[in-house]
Amino acid sequence: MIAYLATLRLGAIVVPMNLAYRQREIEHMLSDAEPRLMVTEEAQLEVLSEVGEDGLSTVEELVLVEGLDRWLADGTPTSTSPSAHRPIAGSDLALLMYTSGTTGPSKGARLTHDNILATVTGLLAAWDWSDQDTLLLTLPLFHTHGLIVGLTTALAAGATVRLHRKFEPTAVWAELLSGEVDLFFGVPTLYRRLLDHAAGHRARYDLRHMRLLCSGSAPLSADVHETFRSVTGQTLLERYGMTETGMNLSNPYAGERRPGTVGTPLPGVSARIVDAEGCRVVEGEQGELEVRGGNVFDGYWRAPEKTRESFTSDESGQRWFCTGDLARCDPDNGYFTLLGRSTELIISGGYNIYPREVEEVLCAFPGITEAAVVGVPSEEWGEVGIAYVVCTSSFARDDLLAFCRRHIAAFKVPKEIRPIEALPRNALGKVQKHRLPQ
Ligand code: MCA
Ligand code: AMP
Repeated sequence: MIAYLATLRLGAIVVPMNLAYRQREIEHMLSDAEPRLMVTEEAQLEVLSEVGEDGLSTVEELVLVEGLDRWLADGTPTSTSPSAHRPIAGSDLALLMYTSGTTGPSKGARLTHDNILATVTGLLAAWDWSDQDTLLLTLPLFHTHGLIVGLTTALAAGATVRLHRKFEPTAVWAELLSGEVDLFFGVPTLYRRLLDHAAGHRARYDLRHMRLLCSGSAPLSADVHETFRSVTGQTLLERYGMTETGMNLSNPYAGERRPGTVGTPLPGVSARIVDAEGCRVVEGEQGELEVRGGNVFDGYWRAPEKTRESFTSDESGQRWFCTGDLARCDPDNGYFTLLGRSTELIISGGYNIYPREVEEVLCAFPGITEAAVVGVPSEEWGEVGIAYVVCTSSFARDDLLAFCRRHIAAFKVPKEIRPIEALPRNALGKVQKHRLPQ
């Protein structure tokens, strides 16, 4: 957190990295972002030692947080004089957030100080933040949800943040019930786990003293929404965002929070729904969701082509970001409902899994000639990836899983491997993934 704030204050760029990443994912990010300074912890040194010389070639200095903690405990750190800071413009780059986006290998979404500020100011107003608030935050700080919606907005409000390194239902329930916490943010998997925990215990789980509990990053099922309300007396507020845009839509703080919807545009955000030709659909029809506003990023890092493909212009020349999410807007009340994605992206427990990346790893395993990864519904994770593989020789499933674990983050490893004689293809040879479960 200190490194994040200091880097922003300095006018340099922060590139957050998921601690679950393995050599291949880390090498990709390092070679693309070319960072000069790396802040990490001792536990990561093992995986970093597997990263090739090339991967770390731009890193001039590696700082371990364990050392930083000791250094801070030793006394007041000396501060540089304000004149050492160069002035920062709102249009300066603040964050490179890697995301799989709609296609291809992960790309750095270029977020400026103004982009972050737009999301933060929108949320401060929409969710009625104050400096009296305390937020309990257990989400990872390397994604928008934990870092911007949680940490940055809370700090901007002058509020207090209680950070937990990991989500543990017992510890979270204790904090929520303590009366000392006003807000909690989670992905749907966290709320499901809280309910599972509550179902196994004979305690009261009344949370009516809390100000706001939000869900986002993946669809919240109507079942979890309703059960949470009946168990705790709190109605979850569901909202919708993206790495590229920060927060876009939100159910109201005061007003009806409709299960299954993600509410209306946040202050400063415009949203529209278009058909395959890019024309606005008739009110109430489904189509792809596009957004615009100060929150929308200025493009992908070193990927001008991908940036161009991700934006469209309307008749008055306004630029809209194509989210890849399918949606409908209720003509009566303006609430948006998300209906899935126009792309193959799998969202599992709030983490993105891009099938092609996993398929490439599977095909690098001796004896596997073809692989297809598809998302299937899961109670625990919302959605999980399972793999269909075509192989020329028999293999031990555990060896394949261990191979995957060496090459990609554990959450991307398929939860099931199904050998298959051939992948279903259409006349053009394209794999028909929708036919695979049958
Ligand atoms: C962990 N595992 C998973 C996932 N997480 N499998 C599938 N999907 C996952 N998300 C697997 C691990 O690989 C491991 O498998 C086993 O579960 C236990 O791992 P552990 O790390 O102990 O899991 P956990 O601590 O229980 O993590 C579950 C979690 C975590 C707390 C739900 O996934 C999480 O923090 N998710 C939130 C991510 C997030 O903040 N997303 C926001 C993105 P094995 O035992 O086989 O090794 S920002 C965004 O989406 C936009 C902007 C937005 O709108 O917010
Ligand atoms: P990311 O690429 O990690 O920023 O994930 C962004 C994607 O998460 C969006 O494009 C949506 O598909 C999904 N998402 C975020 N919030 C919600 C939500 N409340 N309901 C359904 N999907 C969501």
